[in-house]
Amino acid sequence: MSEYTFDDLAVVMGTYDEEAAIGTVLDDIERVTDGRASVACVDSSSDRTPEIAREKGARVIEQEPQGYGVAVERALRAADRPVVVTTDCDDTYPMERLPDFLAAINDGADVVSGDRLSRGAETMPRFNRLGNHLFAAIASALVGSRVRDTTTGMRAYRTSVIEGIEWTENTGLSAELLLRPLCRGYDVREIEIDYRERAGETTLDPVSGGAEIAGSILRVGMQERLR
Ligand SMILES: Nc1nc2c(ncn2[C@@H]2O[C@H](COP(=O)(O)OP(=O)(O)O)[C@@H](O)[C@H]2O)c(=O)[nH]1
Ligand SMILES: [Mg+2]
Repeated sequence: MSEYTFDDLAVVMGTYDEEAAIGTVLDDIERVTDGRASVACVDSSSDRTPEIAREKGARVIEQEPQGYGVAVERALRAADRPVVVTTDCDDTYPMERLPDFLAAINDGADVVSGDRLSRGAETMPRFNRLGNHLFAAIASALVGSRVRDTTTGMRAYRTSVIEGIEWTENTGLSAELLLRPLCRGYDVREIEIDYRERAGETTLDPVSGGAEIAGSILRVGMQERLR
């Protein structure tokens, strides 16, 4: 079988008032992939984010703000290539690692997840970091194998895997996108990544968001066990 190249890659993201970051993120994707990846943004902004995205050649799908997972699920459905990468549009994730994500897919992985926590993630707010370690511990116990970062925004998926599973979570979608494939026997790999300081303000509340994510992990973990 021939190997996937950047021509086979779609990069998708939700964007919500990310005008401080979107230019850099899209420029990085363009530079790293030689402009060959397709890029789609599901946008709920009231600032200049969608204009900047269009200027930079991204496809923009407009959506009322309904939360992280609603946006990312729509963005994944917009993927028009056999490999899809998600990222946050806040300049925290290392687009220069896209070749490593694609290489792992070409090596046989179905899902490649960017693990921020193993390298310390010092730039992550302390409360979020603690929460993420806790989520990883709970998820590992539920699925019976060690997972290190359940809520990372940067992953690569074979598009067929995304299409073959029904997704139900919103704020906890990131965890669901890791746990369901893992429980169903797909080749899921974590690779360590660096995590940068956010450009612009987050729209997710860490306390209510954290509670929702914990709920998603428990619900998805139990559902998968009972399947
Ligand atoms: N379209 C859309 N994007 C969203 C929504 N909520 C969050 N996002 C985007 O989803 C990504 C993750 O959110 P972020 O604020 O970075 O969360 P954090 O990483 O937990 O701080 C960012 O690119 C946001 O712009 C939403 O309701 N609609
Ligand atoms: Mg983020």
